[in-house]
Amino acid sequence: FSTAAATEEPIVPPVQVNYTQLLIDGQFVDSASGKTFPTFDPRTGEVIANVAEGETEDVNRAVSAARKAFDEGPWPKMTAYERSRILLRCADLVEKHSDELAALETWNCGKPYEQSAKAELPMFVRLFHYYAGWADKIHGLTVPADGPYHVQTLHEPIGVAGQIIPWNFPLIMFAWKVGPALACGNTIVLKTAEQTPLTALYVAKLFQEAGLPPGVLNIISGFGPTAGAAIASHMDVDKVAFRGSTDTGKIVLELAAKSNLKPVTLELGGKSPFIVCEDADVDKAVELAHFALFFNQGQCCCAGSRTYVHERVYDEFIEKAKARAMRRVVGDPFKKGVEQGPQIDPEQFDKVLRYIRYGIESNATLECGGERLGSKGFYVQPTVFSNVQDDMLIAKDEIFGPVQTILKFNDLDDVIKRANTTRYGLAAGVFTKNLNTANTLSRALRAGTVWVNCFDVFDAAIPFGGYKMSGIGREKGIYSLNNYLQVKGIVTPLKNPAW
Ligand code: TXE
Repeated sequence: FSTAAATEEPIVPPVQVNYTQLLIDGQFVDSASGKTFPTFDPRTGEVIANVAEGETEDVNRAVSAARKAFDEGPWPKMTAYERSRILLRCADLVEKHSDELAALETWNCGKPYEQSAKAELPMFVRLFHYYAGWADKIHGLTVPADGPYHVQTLHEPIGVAGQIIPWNFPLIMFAWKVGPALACGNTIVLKTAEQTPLTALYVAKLFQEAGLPPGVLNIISGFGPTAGAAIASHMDVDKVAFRGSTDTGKIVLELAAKSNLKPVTLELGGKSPFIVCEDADVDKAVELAHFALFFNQGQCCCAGSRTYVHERVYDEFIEKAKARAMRRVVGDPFKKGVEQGPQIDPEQFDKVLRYIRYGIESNATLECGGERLGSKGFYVQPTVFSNVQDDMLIAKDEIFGPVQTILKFNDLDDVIKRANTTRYGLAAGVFTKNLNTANTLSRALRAGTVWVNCFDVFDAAIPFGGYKMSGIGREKGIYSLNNYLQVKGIVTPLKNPAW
């Protein structure tokens, strides 16, 4: 492994922190309590900045602002074309400031700068262009009815949307939630993850400059049980969208049910199978399976975290997967060529190391890695386990780190059954040259996305979301619009007797 960057002095990020307050009603303000909390650099564990800590009172203020901006306008009352143009300007301003935003993203969450700059910022911009395109194409139907009636449906914005996002892709998660909500004409109170509050504040500032009216997008930095719970249980929030762990998703659903029964969409954890079939080109399969698991330090809800390999290619696959993991360049994410930075925080770092211990204790074979890297920050060695059995904890739970678990299978029916024996159903990967096998597997796997001979393709138009305990609803694409719309049926007699 490359340990250089984890032991050298970290590179000074080429960006400053300018926004640390809450954004409420178009103004940056301190929290009502005056409290702040530190946000950290995962490369070192050192404090980057202190950020205003939003709690219930701040959420109440933000919801009032969002309510007013929704009920009194101008946002939902603007023409859809005007909203579309503002969203395009938002995207263009983010594009202009991409370099600083990418640096801030990497500084606050530890992902390689090249990934932030070359993949995530362009994806953010593309998502807003995509949703700007939808804004003026959302419309209802005229519906034939049994009787002399003219029936039409109106697709109306749902109102004030509460949104709670995690720390693994702070900007992308922002875009997946804010894009469709704004395109449909809603107003928003968004809570960032406590680990990564910085880029959303910067982006929100750019959105104000782009002409987004005050109160349309309010940003609360803060913690889950306080600010997050206040959003989920607020009587004046009309809808809540959450992304994070399955356990917290259940709490959000319960809070929504116990308050005003607001509709809830959830995007939760996963334990996605990546299936390497007997006809696979092993070198290519190893590379893709490696990417499917290790991308973003393994901190992906859809990570291909159960690598099923056919017995005919299993031994060769293990050797090559181990060699690939050992070549993985781990270090300061600002350094060119680095593929893997630190885990986000001490809790996640400890969790990953704990699961590695479980793997060793359950007699899976540790092929490589297994320890922390360097002595500061939250770096973990790329780790590969073979001889993993389905009932081991490392094959059942979401580890959310750079730990590949490889399992052997012998026929398609066997692997379909095993791949589906999980409480999750977020994604799956299939690697084969055989079209019949690809078709069979992609239909049989119970997952919201099946990537065939590719992985982590996140085009704005492709829906994303989970079966089973991986979530409720879909983000991205046309499907995400349903999360932020109410459908109203309007019925008028063709000939009104009262006239
Ligand atoms: O998640 P939480 P954590 C998984 C991953 C990870 C584990 C724990 O396995 O190891 O979850 O991570 C807010 N009411 N994923 O602790 O707690 C919280 O402030 C309302 C998968 O970070 O779910 C943050 O904004 N909100 C994942 C968000 O929920 C609450 C991404 C996520 O935090 C809350 C991240 C409450 N009571 C972790 N408690 C994915 N699906 O991509 C917390 N929050």
